[in-house]
Amino acid sequence: MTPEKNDTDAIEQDIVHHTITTLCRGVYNIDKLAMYQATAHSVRDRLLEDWNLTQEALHRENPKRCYYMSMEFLIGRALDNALNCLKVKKNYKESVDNLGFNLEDLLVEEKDAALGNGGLGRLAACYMDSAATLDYPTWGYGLRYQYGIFKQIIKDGYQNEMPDYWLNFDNPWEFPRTDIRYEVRFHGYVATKMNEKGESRMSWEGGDKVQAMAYDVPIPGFDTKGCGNIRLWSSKPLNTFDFDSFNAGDYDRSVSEQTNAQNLTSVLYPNDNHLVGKELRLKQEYFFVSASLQDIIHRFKRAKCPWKDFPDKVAVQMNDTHPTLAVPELQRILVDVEGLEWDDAWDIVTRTFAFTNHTVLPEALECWSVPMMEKILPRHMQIIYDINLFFLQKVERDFSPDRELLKRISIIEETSPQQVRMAYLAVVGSHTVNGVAALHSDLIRKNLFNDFVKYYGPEKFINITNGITPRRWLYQSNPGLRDLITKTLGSEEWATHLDQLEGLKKYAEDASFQEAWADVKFQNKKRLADWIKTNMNITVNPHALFDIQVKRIHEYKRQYMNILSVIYRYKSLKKMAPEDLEQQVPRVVIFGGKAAPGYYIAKLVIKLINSAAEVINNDSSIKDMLKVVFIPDYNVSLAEIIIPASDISQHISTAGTEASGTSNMKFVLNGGLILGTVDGANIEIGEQIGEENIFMFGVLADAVDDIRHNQKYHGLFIDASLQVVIDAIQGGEFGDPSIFGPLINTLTYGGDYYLISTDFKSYLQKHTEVDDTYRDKAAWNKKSIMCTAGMGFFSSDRAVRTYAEKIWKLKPFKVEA
Ligand code: 26V
Repeated sequence: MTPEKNDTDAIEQDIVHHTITTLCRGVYNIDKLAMYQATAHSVRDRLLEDWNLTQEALHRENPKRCYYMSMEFLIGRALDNALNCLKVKKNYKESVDNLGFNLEDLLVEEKDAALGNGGLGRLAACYMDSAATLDYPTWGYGLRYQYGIFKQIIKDGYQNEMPDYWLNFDNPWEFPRTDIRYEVRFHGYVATKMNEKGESRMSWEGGDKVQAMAYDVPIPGFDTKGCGNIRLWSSKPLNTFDFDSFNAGDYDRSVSEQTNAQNLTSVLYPNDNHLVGKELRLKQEYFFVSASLQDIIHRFKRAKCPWKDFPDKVAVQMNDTHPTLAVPELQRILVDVEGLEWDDAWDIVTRTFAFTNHTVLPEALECWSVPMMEKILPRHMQIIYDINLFFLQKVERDFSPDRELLKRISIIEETSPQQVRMAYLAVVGSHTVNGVAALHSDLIRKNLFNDFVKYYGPEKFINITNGITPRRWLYQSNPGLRDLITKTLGSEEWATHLDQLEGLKKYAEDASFQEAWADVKFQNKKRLADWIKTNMNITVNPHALFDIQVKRIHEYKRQYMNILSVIYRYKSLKKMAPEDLEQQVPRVVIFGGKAAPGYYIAKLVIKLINSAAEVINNDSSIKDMLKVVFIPDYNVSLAEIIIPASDISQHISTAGTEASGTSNMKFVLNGGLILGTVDGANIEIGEQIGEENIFMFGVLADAVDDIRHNQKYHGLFIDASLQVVIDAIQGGEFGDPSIFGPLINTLTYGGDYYLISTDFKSYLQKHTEVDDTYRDKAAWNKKSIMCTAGMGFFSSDRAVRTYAEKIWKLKPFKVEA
């Protein structure tokens, strides 16, 4: 393209050109969707220049690269992000305007790429953004699901799920690589064979094969020529058609192979923090790992380096245990296929991989049954047994012969049937293991991996606190605040050097700055209020305190505790004399989030929220002092509207259960205060922004075990305030109480595992403190400014740089124009 390619005229011509050619439409017969598509194609042309430049340079220079293996990438929309990264948004706005459209209207036509469940998937997307922006030669590897996370529909207050067929229209943000295909095998048997050197080697034979085809998703870096990539694999049948069956009249069979192969990457498993050991999921994991490693090895071999140099050219980060089969798979390729000796191969494997743990919840830890693994991946199962045997022999020889220890530390759990503990396999196969927030890393060192810490020594287990990309989560989603910050700091360098936000501190008490700051927040609240009115027909007052909890619905995240406290507030308001009622701080309590389709209790929580909302929102006696809104289908695009509008956001997991949380960081970056427990990254956020600027409550993580123990043996104590709420629900104030029986039982008979009764009182007290602080506008605004100003540490740039320096040993690779 010419140097003038980004003139408004050139852009206009380009969009028209795509309308006519790519879309085959007349320019005068075009709707918003088509206009979005033409615009996206013209932006993608610009992006591609950078993509090619970067990938060609990498090919030529062949520096060490990192591969971020993740079963999930929760990317969201791409157009706005690309426009900002390329610094062409202003011109595009004008060009689109000249063509008779409004750019903002076009942006919302794009479907979210929702190839993830929640925190883990969104983290991967933020890290890809940072790696591209910092010019680290990093590629993501994942799966191209045809259906992303389901669409949530609320019907009669209940969650219903609908498929998310996001590829209905053409997707300008992916490039099919029809020439990049690998075969992936399942089932079959293991034979012994002679290799070329006359040595006896195991060989995996027979079985079924499917093909993996690559789709590349360009990841623009902000203000750099560098452009990253996520390579997603899609399954295709190997033999497109079985003509024998077809000719024999067996049409069903002739297409069945095709259908089976395609099904492999059809759908993202919608569980978050809960493993259901399904065969298809195990196949997805291996399919993804096998295709990615074949691709990585193909690239490595081009440079003709000896195998021992593999870890100097390749770093692989495993995003949770989902890609852990890469460990036995690389070992298999090196020993069985490439003919290396076991020990040499194992040395290469363990210098290549690193592993990030994202959860301590026992039900989320991946364990696969040995018989299932033997059936689907017979050779891998043998290799895992051998890895385990050699590992245990070493532990016994070098460390301790204690049988109990060996049993505890074994990769194979001796249940019936036996299970493969994937987290242990990941630890044994990696050189470095990290947790995602300081407390979380301490907890995994102390509990989950304690024996491994003792054996390997503590250096192998590090902390890298999560981060978020300030480009999407402030620059793009909060233009009002972005412009105010840029004007105040004198440049937009903060977007890539987030520590510079510190410069806002000196204005924290400046009355006119506070006013401008508060106005931005108010405009964002209005934007959300308008969205709620348009989409849900609920009127909320933008002057009220906006109190938001949006995240996956889970018992450990305690949305249940939140709605119980809302009901308590409602009951209190109803008891008030009119003159007292008038003095209250009006609140809008906003919820959002999906429950796993099979998670009964989480779905009941959604129902309770909606039932309570119905009653509260229609009770005129409380004079609009309280409104409750459950925003359906919470996703990345909605987060971009919701997060900038919070006064308070809630991150109230039982201490020790939320590994980190990342939305907490997004809210605070946007000047929202936190009401939270002493858990995950809340703790470090408090340290960075000042404890006086965060509302913390609840028991500490190290008290939780004892409390659970005491509750079990001495029963729980239900405080009077909590009893009022339980009575109201059981008394039918929010509809048929039998519906909520199982939910109430989790407290009363279920032993209250997540300690709602323990924390309830201090939670209510903090709510009162929030109200009181909110009355003093100047004090509140100061806190809000101090929040944003203290968030430099939580940039994903810092996190990725730490990974690159401490784990991947990777240097930036700058591409020049
Ligand atoms: C497990 C499974 C099991 C198999 C089915 C699919 C599936 C999907 C996800 C998971 C584990 C999810 C773990 C997770 O999402 N952890 C979250 O990671 C965030 C990023 O580090 C962190 O901020 C959250 O606190 C943590 O819950």
